[in-house]
Amino acid sequence: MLGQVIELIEKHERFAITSHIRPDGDSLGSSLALCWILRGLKKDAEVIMCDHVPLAYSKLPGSELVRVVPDIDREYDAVFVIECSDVTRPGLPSLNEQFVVNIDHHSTTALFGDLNWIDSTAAAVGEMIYNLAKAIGSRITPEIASCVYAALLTDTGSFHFSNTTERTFKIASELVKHGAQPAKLSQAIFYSYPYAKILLIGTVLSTLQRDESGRIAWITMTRKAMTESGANEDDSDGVINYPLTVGDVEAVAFFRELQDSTYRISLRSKNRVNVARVAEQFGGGGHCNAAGFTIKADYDHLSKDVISKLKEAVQTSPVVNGREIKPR
Ligand SMILES: [Mn+2]
Repeated sequence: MLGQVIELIEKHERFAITSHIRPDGDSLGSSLALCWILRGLKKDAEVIMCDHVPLAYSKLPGSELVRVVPDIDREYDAVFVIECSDVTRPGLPSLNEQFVVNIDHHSTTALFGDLNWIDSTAAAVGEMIYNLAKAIGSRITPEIASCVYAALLTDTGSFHFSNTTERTFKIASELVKHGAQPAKLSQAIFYSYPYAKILLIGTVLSTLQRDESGRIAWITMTRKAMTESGANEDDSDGVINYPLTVGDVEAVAFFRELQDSTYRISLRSKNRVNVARVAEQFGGGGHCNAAGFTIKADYDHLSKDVISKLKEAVQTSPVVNGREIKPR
């Protein structure tokens, strides 16, 4: 599949790169890195998104070049779609009329592209983009290295998650050699929060509850909590990791109220507790330890339902005497 992607790039000139709504570190880092690679090859390339670049990623090289658009408004030979579960995820209605290259590391992704390059062994799409850069013979510039590093850093939870492997550190090491600055990137991503975010975290954490086993915890963010703290939805990103820092907690649900009884639910877990399977039961998807879905539902029913599915996931997870049965 990588071979076909390289052939497509070599034969064509005009490209766009896009990713899902509310882009994160992997979607932006990967999109920007691919844009730098294509421009380095003297191709006409740009990143288009339907949402703005969140503050945390505003210092990534090229982030100011991201064009925020409501739909595809130029002609391209192909559009690269980074880590999207389906063709509607970027929120660009006429994307399905384009030649689409679907690049993803989620095994749950639909094969919606004209070309589909899926590698579920990659810790982040950034790792795939880095492989592409090397395979196509790009010089790894500090811009490419920084963007790929940001993708790896965020998708591995700062190298905390189980997708962090020997290969991750090897790539990270190469990226630093090519000009990525770990402390500078971490400061931009994790130590540049707006004050309102911390106020919001306080309010959301005050909703913390856990089940009788103490292994499942959940938090909720209402619209009211968000507006009263002066925060926006991006500011609630990362809050879900706090309940997971409790030693006994193995799975966490974060209920975010959007509007009209619609909720975005994020799920996180430790070890082999598979929350992707839980998200799939509600029409979503993701990875073993990080997944999510959006649903229109009554909060009381929804939360009961999600928590009971999480209990099943925790009880059936393949852990014996605290040790995983089979490593990935
Ligand atoms: Mn990713």
